[in-house]
Amino acid sequence: MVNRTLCAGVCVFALGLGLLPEAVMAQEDDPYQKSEEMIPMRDGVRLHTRIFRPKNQQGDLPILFTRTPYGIGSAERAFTTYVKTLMDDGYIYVAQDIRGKFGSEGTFVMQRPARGAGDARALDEGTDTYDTIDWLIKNVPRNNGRVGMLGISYVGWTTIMAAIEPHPALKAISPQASPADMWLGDDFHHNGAFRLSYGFEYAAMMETGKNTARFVFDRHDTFDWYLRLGALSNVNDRYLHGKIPTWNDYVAHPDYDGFWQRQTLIPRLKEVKVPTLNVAGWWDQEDFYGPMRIYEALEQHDSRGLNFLVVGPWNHGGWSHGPGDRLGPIPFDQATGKYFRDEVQAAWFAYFLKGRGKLALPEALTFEAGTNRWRRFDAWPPLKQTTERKLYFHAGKALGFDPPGGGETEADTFVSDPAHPVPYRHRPILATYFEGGSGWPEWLVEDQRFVDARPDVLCWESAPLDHDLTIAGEVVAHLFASTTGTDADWVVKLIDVYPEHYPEDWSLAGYHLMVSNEVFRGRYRKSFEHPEPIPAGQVEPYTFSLHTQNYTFLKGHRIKVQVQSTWFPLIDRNPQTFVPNIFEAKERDFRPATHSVHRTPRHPSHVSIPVLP
Ligand code: PG9
Repeated sequence: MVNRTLCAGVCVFALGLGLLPEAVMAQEDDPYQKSEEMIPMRDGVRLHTRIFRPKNQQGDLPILFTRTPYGIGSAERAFTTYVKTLMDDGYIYVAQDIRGKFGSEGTFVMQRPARGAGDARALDEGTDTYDTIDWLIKNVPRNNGRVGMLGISYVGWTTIMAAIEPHPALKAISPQASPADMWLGDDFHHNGAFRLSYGFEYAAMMETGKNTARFVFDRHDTFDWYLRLGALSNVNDRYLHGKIPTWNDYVAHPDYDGFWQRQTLIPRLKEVKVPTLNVAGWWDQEDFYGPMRIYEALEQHDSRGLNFLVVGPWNHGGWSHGPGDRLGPIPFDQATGKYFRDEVQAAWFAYFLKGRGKLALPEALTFEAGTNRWRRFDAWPPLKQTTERKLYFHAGKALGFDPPGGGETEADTFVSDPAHPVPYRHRPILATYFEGGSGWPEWLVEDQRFVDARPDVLCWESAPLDHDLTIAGEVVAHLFASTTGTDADWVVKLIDVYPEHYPEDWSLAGYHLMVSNEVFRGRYRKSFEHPEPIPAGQVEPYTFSLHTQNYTFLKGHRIKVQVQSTWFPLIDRNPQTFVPNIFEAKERDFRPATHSVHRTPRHPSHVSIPVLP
C-alpha cells in the first residue's frame, strides 16, 4: 500500500521543502563547491549535511542554513527559485537532514517538542541546530560567523525551533508557514476537528520508513476511499497496523491534552532573541494558523522591533517558486512571489547577515487581493484602523448589516448525514501528494458554487456592493445553532461572489472565491481539554475565528456565507452522537442529525468583519 520508490509528491512547494529524489551530480560549470559531512551532535548521533560554497567566493560570507525532514537530495533546486536572489548575492548554503530522516542517524520524532526550560541534558531540534551551527562556524572555511535560517512548513518549524535557545551566531531567521499548534489550527486538526486526509497521508508518508513513502490508494477518487474506510478504527485494523506512531498519537490523544500542549512551541516564545521574518500565505492549505500565531506570540515581546510579518496571496510555500501573479484562476496583476524573493527576503537577510542596506520593511506587509496591491501596516491586525461590522444571516438566504427583526422565521435547517458528507473540493479528490498533480495545493481557491445547491449547505448572500469594502484583520463566526444529535461540526466560509456579468474574464463570472474559512467541533465549545455532549435541541453559541485577512470585496460583488457540517475527507466525519473518542467510534454511532442555524434577535447568527475606512 505504500510506494517506497518515490518520495513525496513532486508538487510545486517541494522546491522549498526538498521533497524530490536524490540527484546530486558534480558538474564542471557548477558554481558551487560541495561537501558532504556527518556532523556529530552532543549525544554522538551524526547528521547528514551538505555544504555549498561559491567557487568564486569573494571575502568571507554568511551561512544560510536549512534543516529538513524531506531529504537534502534536492537542496540545489532552491537555487533556481526560492533562494536564487540570495545565492546570487553570495552566501554559503548548508542543508541538513534532521535526526532520523534520510542520511542522518538517530530517531525521527514528529515535531519533537522543545525541551523543557532548564532541562539542559535533553535534546530537541534546537539543540541539534545549535550543535550544527557551532560546527559550521568552526569548520566551514571563509564564513563570516553569521548564520541565517529559513524554510517552509516543517522546515519553517525547524527554523523557529532554533530560536528558542539560539546559538549566538544565529543572527536572522525566516520561519515560513511554520505550524505552531497541530491541534488548534495547523496540519492535523483545526479546533479539535481531525484533518483526516492530511493527517493520515502525511503520517504514513513520514513514518513508514526512513525516507518518505507515499500511501498508495486503490481508488483514484480518495473521497470514495475514505468513505468506504468507515470508522477511523479501521485505519489501524486494515492499513497501518499500529506501526505509525503519529497515527497512534491521534488515537491516544483526541482532545487538547498534555501531549499537544507540550508539542506547541508558543509558550516558549517569551522573547525575540533573533530578528524574525514571519511569512504566510492567505490561501495556505496547510499552515496558516501557525505563522500568524508565531508572529503574534513573538510580537508580545518585541520591544526592539525585530519581529516582522509578510502575508501574500499564496498557497503553502507559494512564494518560493514561480512569479506568483495568480493562484489557480485568481489573478493578482503582478509577480508577488518574485517581489517577495527579490525585494523582501533577499534584502532582509542582507541587512542582518551582511550589514548592508536599510531596513525598508514595515511591521506588516500584506497583499490585499481584490485591489491587488501591497499594503504596509504598523501593526497586525491593524485594530486602531478598523471598525467591526456584523454580517447577519436573514430569512430568504439574505445577508446584511442589519440585525434580524422580530418577524423572521427562526432558523435555517438541514439534515447532516455522515453517510453523505459534503466534499471539501471538486471530485475526484486525488491523493494529497499524487504524482500526477493532486489539486490539493489550490483547493482553497476553488469555486464554491459546486456545493451551493446541496440541501446540507446553508447560504446567505448580500446584495451587490455599491462601493468597495476592504477588510484587514480578524474575521469571526458567531453561530447560534442546535442539533437533534449530541455532537456536531460547524464549517463557516466567507465568500466573495464575483458579478455574473464579468467581461474582464468570463471564466470568473459569478465565481465564488473563499476568502476565509474554518471548522469547529461542537463538543469543544466549552473546553478544548474536556469535551462535552451538545444537549440535543438546545441553541448553543459557537464563536470561532476564521483567521485574519486583508481583502477587498469590490463594488458590484456580493458577499456570501456558507455553513455546512461536513467537509470530507479534509475533516473526519463527526458521528453526531457524542462518544468519548471519535477515533474509537463504532459504525452505529454515525447517525444523521437535523441541524439548525438560528437568526433571531436573541440568537443573531453572524460573521463579524474588520472594515477599513
Ligand atoms: N505541512 C507540512 C507539515 C509541517 C509540519 C508537520 C507536519 C506537516 C509540511 O509541508 O512540511
